[in-house]
Amino acid sequence: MTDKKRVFSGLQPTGDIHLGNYLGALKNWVKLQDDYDPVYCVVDLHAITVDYDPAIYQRERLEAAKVLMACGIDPQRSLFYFQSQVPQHTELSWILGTMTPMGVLNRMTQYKDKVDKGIAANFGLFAYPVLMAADILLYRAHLVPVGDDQKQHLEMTRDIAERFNNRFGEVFPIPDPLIPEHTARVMSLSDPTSKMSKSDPNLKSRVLVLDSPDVIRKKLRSAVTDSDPDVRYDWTAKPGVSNLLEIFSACSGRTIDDLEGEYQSSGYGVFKDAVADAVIAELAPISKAYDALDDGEVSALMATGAARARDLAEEYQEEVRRVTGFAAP
Ligand code: AQP
Repeated sequence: MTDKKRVFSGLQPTGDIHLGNYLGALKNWVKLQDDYDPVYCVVDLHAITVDYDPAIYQRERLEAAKVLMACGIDPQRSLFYFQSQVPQHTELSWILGTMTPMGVLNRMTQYKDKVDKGIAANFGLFAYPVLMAADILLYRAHLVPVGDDQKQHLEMTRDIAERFNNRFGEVFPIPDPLIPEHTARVMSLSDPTSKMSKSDPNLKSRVLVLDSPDVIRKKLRSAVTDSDPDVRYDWTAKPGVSNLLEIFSACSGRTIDDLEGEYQSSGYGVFKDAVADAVIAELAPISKAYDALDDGEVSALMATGAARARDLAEEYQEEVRRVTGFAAP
């Protein structure tokens, strides 16, 4: 047992992990390993709420685990596993679902956005935020590092925890989101008014964490900006440039003011190349670490993580069963 506070977060193995995932969430996941007790998981049950191919799914899940490890998730310091290998997540999800009003789920914008984009509405997609609440509350997490797109789901998780505690006693801590001040919503490179997303069919819209330096530079050079050549941080008039400034700042550790000062009149060509240099430098160690990972070893580490997670989840879930009237007689 440790006195450190618990942190929980998850990532879906639905496609290639991009700079938005990294700067919005994963960079914080890695940092939090120093001062918190982290539980991180590849949320493979969430990923099947949209169409998927079982024939390649096994490979995609392993890829996601490898990329997370390459980013710095250390299975010695974090409890790290595949969600589907810990059945307590779905057990708790059902219980929490029975105390989640339909009206609350109907208001979830991510569900509405996905359905508006033409994704078939199914019960799993609708109930996605309840499973996410279960993931977090199962381990009694205090802090949840996520991008801005998950803020509404986190608020719903807090409501569910309060509802549960009011009815059954103080079981769940009320978790706080940890959302970065900048890069909470990294925007698409091809349309800076929508978020960078794994499901965007335009591959130029996102930099992948495993992209080669050449590809990163090409994608950043083709990033949409505007016709006024000033490099200025102004989300209303210059969303493309503001997005690049946030990315540049997060990858270089320099402030946005400082970067604006240096590149204000440099022209977009020089500015974009400098952004590319910073992104390449930030991502190069991840590609190197990824190449050194062995599939068999990663699979074994994930199996060990799942076994540890099941033990911990079972301890916690026993308390839920007891207070809700499901304990073994
Ligand atoms: N553009 C983004 N900027 C900042 N953070 C982001 N996240 C996702 N996109 C951005 C954060 O990354 C974490 C893991 O996300 P996920 O894989 O579980 O699911 P997602 O939010 O559905 O990712 P995508 O790439 O945006 O996929 P689609 O295309 O399905 O919408 C989360 O903490 C998320 O906030």
